[in-house]
Amino acid sequence: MLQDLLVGQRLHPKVIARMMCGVSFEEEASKPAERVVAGRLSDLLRFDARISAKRRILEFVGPNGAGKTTLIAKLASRLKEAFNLRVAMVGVESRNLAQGFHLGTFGSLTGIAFHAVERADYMRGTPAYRRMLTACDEADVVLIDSDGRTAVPDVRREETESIMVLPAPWRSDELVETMKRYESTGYSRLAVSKLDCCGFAGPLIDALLSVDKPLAFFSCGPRVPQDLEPASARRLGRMLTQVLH
Ligand SMILES: Nc1nc2c(ncn2[C@@H]2O[C@H](COP(=O)(O)OP(=O)(O)OP(=O)(O)O)[C@@H](O)[C@H]2O)c(=O)[nH]1
Ligand SMILES: [Mg+2]
Repeated sequence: MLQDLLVGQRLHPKVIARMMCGVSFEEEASKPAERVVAGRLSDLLRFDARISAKRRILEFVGPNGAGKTTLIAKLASRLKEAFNLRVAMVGVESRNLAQGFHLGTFGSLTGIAFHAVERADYMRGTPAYRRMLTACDEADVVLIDSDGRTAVPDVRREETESIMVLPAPWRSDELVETMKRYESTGYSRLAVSKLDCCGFAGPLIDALLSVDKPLAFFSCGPRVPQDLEPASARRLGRMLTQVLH
C-alpha cells in the first residue's frame, strides 16, 4: 500500500496525511505508486531549472561540504556541452582556507573560463570584483562558487540570483534550520545534492515541503558531469516509493 511505502521512507505522519488527501482510491489502485506520489509532489512543490537571460549570474550558497563546487562543475560542463553556451566559473576564495576540488584546475582541463576573486572584494563589490565581472562579459552564464557565506554582501546585485545547495542525507530539522540560516543570502531557489547518499527520502521531503522555494537542480552522485539533472517530482516520487535501502 502507498501509505506503507511513505511510512517506510520515514515521511512525517502529518506530511503523509497531506500527500494522501489528494489521492483517490481509484488513482491508488490503477497507477504505479511512483507516479501517484510524483503527481502529488508536483502539486505540492515547485520545480524550475530555467536560467533567465536577465539574471544570468548564478551564485551557489550553502554549508561547507554541501556540494556547491561539484554542482557548479557539472552544470558548467552541461551548459557548455549540451546547450553550447559560453560559461564562466568564479571562485570566491579566502587566503586562509584550503580549497578542495578546485574549479581553476577543472577549468583548465575542460576549457571553461575560471576567475578567482578574493572574498573581501566579492562581499564589498570593489573595483577588483567589477573588473572580474567585466572579464565575464562574453559569457552567457556566470556560475559563482561562494565559500559557504551567510553574510549579506555590501552591494545589491540585481543581476545575480542565489541558489542554495542542500545535502539530501541531512536530518529534516537540520535542513530546515540551514535553510532559515541562509535566508540572509536572499536565495530564491534550491538545489539538492547527494541524492544518491540518501537512505530515507522522507526527512528531505518533509523539509522541502516546509519552504516555498522552487527546486532547480538535483545532484545525484559524485561523477562530473553525469550526475546532474533538472529537479523533478519524478525523481522524488521514485525515491519515496522505493523499498530497498
Ligand atoms: N555521492 C555524492 N557525493 C557528492 C555529491 N556532490 C558532491 N559530492 C562530494 O561531496 C564532497 C564535497 O563536495 P564539494 O563540492 O567540495 O562541496 P562544497 O559545498 O563546495 O564544499 P566547500 O567548498 O567546503 O564549502 C566531495 O567529496 C564531492 O565529491 C553528490 O551528489 N553525490
Ligand atoms: Mg567548494
